[in-house]
Amino acid sequence: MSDIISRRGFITGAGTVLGAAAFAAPARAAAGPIAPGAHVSALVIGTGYGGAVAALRLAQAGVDVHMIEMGMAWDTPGSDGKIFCNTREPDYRSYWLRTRTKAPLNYFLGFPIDRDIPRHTGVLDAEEFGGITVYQGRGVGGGSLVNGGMAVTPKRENFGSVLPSVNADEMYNVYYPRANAGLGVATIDPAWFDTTPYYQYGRVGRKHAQRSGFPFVFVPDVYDWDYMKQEEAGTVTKSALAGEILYGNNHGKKTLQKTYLARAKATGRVTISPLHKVTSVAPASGGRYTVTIEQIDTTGNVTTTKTVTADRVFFAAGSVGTSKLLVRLKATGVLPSLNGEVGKGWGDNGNVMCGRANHLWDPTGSLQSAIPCCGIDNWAAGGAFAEVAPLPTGIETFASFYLSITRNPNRAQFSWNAAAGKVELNWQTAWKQPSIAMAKTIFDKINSKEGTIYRTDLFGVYKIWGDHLTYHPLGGAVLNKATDNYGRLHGYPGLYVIDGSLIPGNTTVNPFVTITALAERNIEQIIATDL
Ligand code: FAE
Repeated sequence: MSDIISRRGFITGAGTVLGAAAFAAPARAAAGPIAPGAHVSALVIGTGYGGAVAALRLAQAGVDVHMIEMGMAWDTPGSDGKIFCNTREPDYRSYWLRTRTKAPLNYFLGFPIDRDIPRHTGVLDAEEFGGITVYQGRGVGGGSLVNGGMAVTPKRENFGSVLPSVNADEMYNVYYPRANAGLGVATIDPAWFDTTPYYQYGRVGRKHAQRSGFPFVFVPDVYDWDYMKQEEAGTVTKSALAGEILYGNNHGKKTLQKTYLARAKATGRVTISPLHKVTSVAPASGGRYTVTIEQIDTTGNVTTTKTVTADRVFFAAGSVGTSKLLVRLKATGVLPSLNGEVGKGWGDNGNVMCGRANHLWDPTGSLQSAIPCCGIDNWAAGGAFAEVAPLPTGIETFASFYLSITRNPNRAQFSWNAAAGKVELNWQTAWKQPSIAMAKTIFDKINSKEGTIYRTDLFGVYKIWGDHLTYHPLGGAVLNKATDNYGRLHGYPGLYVIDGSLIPGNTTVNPFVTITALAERNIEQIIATDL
């Protein structure tokens, strides 16, 4: 048995931080994976941004927390001495339960680059729905393990479209600053950007943007910029400068493992069970919930099924994970009182990718930092914010590569397909057309000014647009619709949503700072009023 606080104690003792701490003092979170039959005060599903914020703040308020994570711990090196594999050499650690890689950029010079790999609980999931492949991080740290670390606060004037029911003053005065501090966000030293060969591709991106009259911006990141300078100097092991990114960074990136989760664990109140997947959350007696959890091995086989009880359950399985759970549990009668908004309002953050072919006198460099640091902001005029992205192949490609975030208006819905026994998403590939049109407001103009053309060899044989994927799934349990204005699920006291599924489909920029800030806002309210 772990983390034992009685439900009454949880509620009465937690009226103040001190009260909760005093009450919970004798019971400490036991090490090791969750035991069958355990009772936990707060169970958090998933260890990404929302889950990490919830765990830290609950623990600081004196509540014992157990986090359930379907991916691996990512704390043990392989036989090559590295925890994560390189983007250029994907191995068994790269993909979540696939026998062949599914690289977002799946062609090079018109040739497919995917390769066979052993089936393993790797770090990057390329989850396929009918019209879109949704990339997600798997493991302790969620998306922070695989993402580019771009840590962007939306412009104040755009916030009304991001989270219409949330007080913007509070977010910009309190919760965005809190999130940025907690995540360790910083911006590249502009003088170093101007001189290092590793950001030649960024400087080419800047030159082309500015010559066409577009605002060029530096974009903050959670990568340790001092570490990156030392990588260039050769005094530390290279990570970003050795092409590490998509399948994890072995050094330099401040993932959640190094920030929120490290602080959460240091409280002594937070336990994590990796390779454990929540499959059901059902009402139990006394206002508790019965949580069913499958323990899996590294080939994905279920080794044990456990049931535990929890006073409170925080859904932080990410936009797709949380939506899939809630839609299935509602449709199959386990949580029938969830409202009709569950599963709705899902968007792709308008993601679309493309490359441009530069002239031979305009190389982007064979040395490229895998961490992006700059972008082109044409949101107000054209509905697109384009990240100048690396193409760290190790050779000169003469390509400028971009991931655009666009104001795509389309929203999809998750629904339960009883015959197939799975949750489906009705997104259609054609729904990316508005994103392409918005991205073209930037790149058509740059191509015309520079006398250049689009690359056609990165996403297929003569295919310009990477319109088959998203890195930024958002929505499915939208704030103030599927939940109240703080993430409490309607119909079930003690059930909360606290991840990207709360955000209705678009953040105008890269999303994790907003997910973190919203989680900070919501958990503060929940601790103050519900505990
Ligand atoms: P997330 O971080 O996805 O965490 C959910 C966790 O729950 C995962 O660890 C799952 O394994 C786990 N889980 C799911 N289902 C279950 C279950 N049933 N039982 C137990 N565990 C479960 O959610 N965003 C930026 O802002 N800047 C970037 O530069 C950026 N680059 C990206 C690059 C890539 C390749 C990708 C894939 C994403 C990128 N993102 C970026 C998106 C960002 O990582 C994402 O929005 C957040 O990670 C979402 O945070 P959540 O807390 O919602």
